[in-house]
Amino acid sequence: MLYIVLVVVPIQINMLCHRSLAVNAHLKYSQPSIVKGRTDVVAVTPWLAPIVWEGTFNPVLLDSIYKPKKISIAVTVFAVGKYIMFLKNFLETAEQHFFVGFNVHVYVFTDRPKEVPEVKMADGRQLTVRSVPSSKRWQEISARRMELIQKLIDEQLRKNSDYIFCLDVDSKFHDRWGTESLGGLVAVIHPGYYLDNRSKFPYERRSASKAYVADGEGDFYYCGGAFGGILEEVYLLASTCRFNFEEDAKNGIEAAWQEESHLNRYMWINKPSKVLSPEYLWQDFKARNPEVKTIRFSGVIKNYADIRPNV
Ligand code: UD2
Repeated sequence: MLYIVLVVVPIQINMLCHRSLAVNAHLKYSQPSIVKGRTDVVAVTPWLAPIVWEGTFNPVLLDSIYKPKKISIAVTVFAVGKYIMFLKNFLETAEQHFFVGFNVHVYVFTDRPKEVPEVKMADGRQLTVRSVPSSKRWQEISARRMELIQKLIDEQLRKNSDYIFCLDVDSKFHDRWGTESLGGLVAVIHPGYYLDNRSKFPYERRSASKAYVADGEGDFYYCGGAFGGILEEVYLLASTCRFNFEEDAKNGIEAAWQEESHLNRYMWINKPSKVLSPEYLWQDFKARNPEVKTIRFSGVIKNYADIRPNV
């Protein structure tokens, strides 16, 4: 007897998202130029990934391209222990500036679910709380994020999201963070080092570590506090960083800046397809440099001794 087996192949929504950039034929916007634009910053990497700065994109045009695609953006944010105190500000300012008008699903990982603040969210936006154990070491909390992001993508996100951004909670939004940031693998340049020679970057310098970047190597120094992209790219990043972190642990090594060191090694080997300028993660204690025309997201000033479980 002949059996016919029907295999239904799921259509990868995120692949469709990248196939075409169609625009509404009636949309009016200013004429683009290839000879006039910002001259004080570099807006493309040597591997031809855009570097997003204010004045290098048209937000209305970009939103009109992505709106009909009905994309969904997942956000992960960890608020373990006393870091729960930062969550309200993070969520409230995200409502004002982060992908306004788009579907956004925030996943809060915390050991204090009862302390998650009630924040009114617009239509199409929602929040889910995931319980995680507390920890006695901040390094562990920071580093375990990769494992939990990997699990979240596996268990939940493939069903309902196209893109994911993983953000530090001790931060807030001040200005638009939107569709201009979308890409396959998205990294943010760290505000503390972008004017420095790469010999000064705080990469992991011990060759025994899986996060090792040798002197004279590396492109930029990227933030551990913000990264993202399409699900499969972030899945690969998170699973690789987690694996490398665990390999290091077996050998008694903890990289200089935990998962940020592993992320930097990963982004050097696997070049990001979009790079966000330090506008996308500034630090409140730093004066703004002239090339930074706007600050979209920034880390708030905090007293580590008061909020971390260990020093
Ligand atoms: C940097 C990075 C951070 C991470 C860390 C290295 C930026 C702006 N920040 O910041 O992402 O790479 O270096 O480990 O790039 N957390 C808790 N509870 C804790 C401790 C941490 O929830 O007790 C979470 C929380 O979401 C926080 C994140 O881990 O935002 C990073 O920890 P941090 O802000 O203390 O790290 P920091 O400021 O050294």
